[in-house]
Amino acid sequence: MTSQDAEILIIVDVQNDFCPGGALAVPEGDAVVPLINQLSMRFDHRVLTQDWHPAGHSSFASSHTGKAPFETAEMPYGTQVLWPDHCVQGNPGAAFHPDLVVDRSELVIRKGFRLSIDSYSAFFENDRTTPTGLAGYLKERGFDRVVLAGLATDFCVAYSALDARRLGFATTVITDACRAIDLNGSLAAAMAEMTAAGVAFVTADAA
Ligand code: VGL
Ligand code: ZN
Repeated sequence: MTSQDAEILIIVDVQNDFCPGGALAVPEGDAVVPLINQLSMRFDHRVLTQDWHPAGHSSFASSHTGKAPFETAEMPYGTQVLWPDHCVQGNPGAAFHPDLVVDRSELVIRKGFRLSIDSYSAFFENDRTTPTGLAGYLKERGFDRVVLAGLATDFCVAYSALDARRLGFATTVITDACRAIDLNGSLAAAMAEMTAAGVAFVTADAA
């Protein structure tokens, strides 16, 4: 393998519901699409993640009597932010943004498909122990460096980056190819945690 072969771009949750007009719209979420398409050309390997919830998912505020979106609930695995219904399996909101180039991706890892547990990270569900299988896939294929871009910086990108570090991958986040939800300081907290964990940050033109 050449050194380039050991690196893979992970394109996180670039789905309609996270873009303007979607159910859980991330401000400027669609702005990442052209950058990721350009970036993706410079990588030999790429995978996609897709938030993929059953209707009535436990991360939806609508599944909790008396709760509103962006409040929290205590789950057996810890505190969970409650979201508007989003990325319901098979719905247009769960589809990738129509302009995202997906054809060259080698794997789509779906997550959050179990009714009673959410999954922000591409690697583990929100109990931080149930694996999605991505680590095994990447390790078996010999990747030791992951580069992340997509939505949202402070949730699925950050959780994925932190788990990637924990699993021993060299980990880079392309800052301008991500956008954040930024709920109660979550972006600053996520950036601090990623920095402390040894995640590298670069802009797309430098990647
Ligand atoms: C995400 C909240 C709920 C994300 C997914 O992709 O960051 N955030 N589900
Ligand atoms: Zn979700």
